[in-house]
Amino acid sequence: MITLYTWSTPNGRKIPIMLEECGLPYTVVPVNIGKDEQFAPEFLKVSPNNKIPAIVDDEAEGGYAPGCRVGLSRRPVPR
Ligand SMILES: N[C@@H](CCC(=O)N[C@@H](CS)C(=O)NCC(=O)O)C(=O)O
Repeated sequence: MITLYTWSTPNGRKIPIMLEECGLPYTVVPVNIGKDEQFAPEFLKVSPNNKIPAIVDDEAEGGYAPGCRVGLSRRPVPR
């Protein structure tokens, strides 16, 4: 399962668009950067540079913001 940490910003919309286009199932965890939630210790474990969007993919290692699209593009599309 993919967990997407994001907020409603232009960068934050890129990954859900790709997930939808790829047909990959995911759950969303909102990270309100207007309230500095990107600096919460739990989120920094996912995205050490405090940037959204970030994903945790149970089927892949790593996977926070910069590598999201590359990693997702290598995932097989579910049938
Ligand atoms: N290269 C990244 C940039 C991500 C990025 O800049 N995210 C911003 C929001 S659009 C962010 O998390 N800002 C919070 C901060 O820097 O504290 C991408 O394209 O996804």
